[in-house]
This record gives sequence, structure tokens and C-alpha cells, in this order.
Amino acid sequence: MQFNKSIAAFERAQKSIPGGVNSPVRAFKSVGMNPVFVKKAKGTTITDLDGNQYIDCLASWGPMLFGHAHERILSAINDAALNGTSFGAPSEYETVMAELIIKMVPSVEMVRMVSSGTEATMSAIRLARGYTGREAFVKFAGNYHGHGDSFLIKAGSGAITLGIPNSPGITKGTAKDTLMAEYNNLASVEALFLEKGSEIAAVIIEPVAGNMGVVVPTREFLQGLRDLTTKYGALLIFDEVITGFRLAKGGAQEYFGIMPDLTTLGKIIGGGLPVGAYGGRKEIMEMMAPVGPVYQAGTLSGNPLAMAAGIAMLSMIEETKDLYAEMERKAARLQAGILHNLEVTGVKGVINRVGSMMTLFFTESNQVTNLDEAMTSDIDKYATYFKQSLESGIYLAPSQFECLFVSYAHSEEEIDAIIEANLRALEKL
Ligand code: KE4
Repeated sequence: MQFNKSIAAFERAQKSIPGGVNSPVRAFKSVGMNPVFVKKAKGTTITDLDGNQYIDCLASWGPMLFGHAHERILSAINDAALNGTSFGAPSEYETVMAELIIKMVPSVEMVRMVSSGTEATMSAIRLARGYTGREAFVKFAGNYHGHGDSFLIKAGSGAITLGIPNSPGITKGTAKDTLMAEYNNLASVEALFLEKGSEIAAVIIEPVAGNMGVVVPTREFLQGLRDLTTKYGALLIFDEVITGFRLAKGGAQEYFGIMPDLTTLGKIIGGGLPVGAYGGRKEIMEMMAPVGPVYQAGTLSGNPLAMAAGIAMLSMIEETKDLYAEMERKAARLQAGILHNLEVTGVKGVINRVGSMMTLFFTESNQVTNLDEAMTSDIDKYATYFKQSLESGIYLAPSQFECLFVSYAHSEEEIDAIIEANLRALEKL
């Protein structure tokens, strides 16, 4: 493959955009190559500026459950656009979207739309603080909840990928209220509550972690968080920006049968357009202005085009009766194929998978259940694997600490092709 046009585009972009990208992890820095610039995407195929085509396993970091440029989504956006692109005034699109989310996500009785996952998590923490009157909150090392100041401490995703889990620019005043615990280690959370229980407003967690690579909680761990937060009067926040509508119609809370007090959503919910949301029990959500005193706002919140795309996406989820069974079957087959390839090539690796989200860690460790274990991965090996996969026409996450996403649109032949490309890449390690 040649990437001349992407290389030229990247050089040009770097003159006007920091690092040539509008989100750091897109820069391919940790995989040691220039990013490919995408010209178009349709279904599960991405085409770059040089005409190279790839089977997409990143799904735009999650949203593309049914593949790119789905006709249902496109026509919904087009029809909405003919009536205007933004009103700054209420529209029924927003109510229909809210009613769909409430119907699909078990713990949500009321919901507020925003324009990104970051906005959703920032708002959820502010709401938890306003509701409880407390200031501290607990997050988990390796979890990423967007780029809000209070979250960029031991953060995952692009932050660990670029080696800046604690970003400059976060004040000591902010950082002191962010309490850190270890994923899958309930004792680390109990210790914080024993010491500061009366100060803790919330525990926020990725109910299946995707931002240190996929790390799966034990059900006992999640249940323990539910019990602890109830006992101390703190709110349990499930950050379902990745897992929402991906693991089940009702996300991880349906998958594990554990109900949080607040849920944050993003990615899939917008069908590829900028949408985030946070929701939960009515008595909590009615703390939000203009009903209650906790303020949050957004010019483009509930944007009609984004709502139309989201309504089409959530409607397709509702209508596709074999959606999760089919994604489970395809992802299980892919996992089995990769495990077989690891065996025949003798390459050491750990695959963590829940439903259609998975990560192959290049680690000597026998398990990856928290950030420390994820960090034993050989990121140079991942970089080689990534580049070889790209050359074979497979588009993976440009970071060891992200997810591979199987979509409903992946064909049997494409699953076979990903397994074959995986074997070729492993043989090169
Ligand atoms: P956004 O602000 O990027 O829409 O959402 C932030 C966010 C919140 N919570 C979770 C669990 C998330 O995974 C994210 C964003 N995910 C990353 C990739 N894992 C976004 C990719 C990027 O930063 O470009």
C-alpha cells in the first residue's frame, strides 16, 4: 500500500491544527506512522485518500453499529436538514429521542441531551455534587470519561496512549476532589469510603472498561459498588458512552442487571453525529435547571439533525431482533480465530471480550483485569501488529489501549478476512 496523499494531507493539516488532528488518538503516534486520511466510508469499508480500502474494526470508536453511511441514518438526516439545521428552540425530535432512551435504558426515567460524551460525564458529576452536596468523586485508574478537568487524572484512552494520564492544566483544587481506585478491586473503593465516605458524591465507572483496552468487571465488583454507594448515600454513575446500546439494548446495566443512579451515553446514540446524554431517576434529574438549581446548557444540545440520526439509530436497534445475538456470534467466532492464531504462532496474548467489543493485549501476563496489568502490554509489538494489519486491509484502533468493535454489518467473509490478516500479522512479530 502507498499513503502519499494521506502523508501530504497530514503535512498540510499540521500547519493549521495541533498535531494535524482534532482528537489526539487519531494521530497514530503510538503506532509510529502517519495517520491515514479517510475519503469515505460505507458499510464496513473505509476508503482512504490514496484509494486503499480497509475492513473497519474501529466503527468511529464505537458509533457505527450498523456500518457507515447507513441509508436509514442518511435519509433521516437529509429529511431533517430540509426543515432547518438548528433552532435553538425546543423541537419534538428531542422528546422522541428522550422517550426512546427512557424506554430502552432500564434505570433512566428522565434524560438531558448534550453534544458529546465529555459533556455528559461532566454534567453527571456536577449533578451528583449538586444532588448530594458533596464534592469528591471516585474514578478508576485507566477509565476515560472524556477530557473534563476532573477526569484527566490517571485517565485511559488517548491519555495513556500518549503517556499523559495526568494532563497539565488541571489545578490542584480540581485534582483533590478526584479520588482514584483500582478497577476490579472493591477493597480500594471501600478504603476511600471508610476514609471520606461523607465527602463522596459519586463513583463513576466504565461498566465494561474500553479505554485501557477492554477490561471486564466481575459482577461482584459492580454489585459491590452498587452496595457501597447506596450505603454511603453516594450516586453510582455508569459511563455507558461505549457500552450503551452496544452490549445490550439497555447497555451494561441490562447486561449485568445492576442499576446505576445516573447513566452517561454517547457514540451509538448519535448514529455518528455529535450527541451525548445523561439520565437517571427523575428526582435526581429534576435538580437540573430550569427545574432545579444545577446549571448545564448547550447551544446545539438536542440538535434536530443529531436527534434525527439518533432516532433512526435507536429505532433500528429496536427493530433488529437478532442484533445482539448476531454480534455475539460473530465476535465469538473472531475471538476463537485469533486465539487459534496465537496458539499456532506461539505469540503470547490475552483477549478480553464482552459482546462485540474486544482487545488483544500483547502481554506475557495471564490476565488483564486492571490498568497495571494492561500496562504490561508491549506497545511496540502492538504497533507492528497494527501496521501489518493495516497493510492487510484491516483498520484497527491505533492504540493498544482501545477496542476492536464488531458490527452487525460485518459479513462472514469479513470475519474470515480479519482472522486471516491477524494470522499474517502475528507471524510477522
Ligand atoms: P467524547 O467527548 O469523546 O464524545 O466522549 C468521551 C468519552 C466518555 N466516556 C467514555 C467511556 C469514552 O470512551 C469516551 C470517548 N472515547 C474515546 C475512545 N475510547 C474517544 C476517541 C477520541 O478521544 O478521539
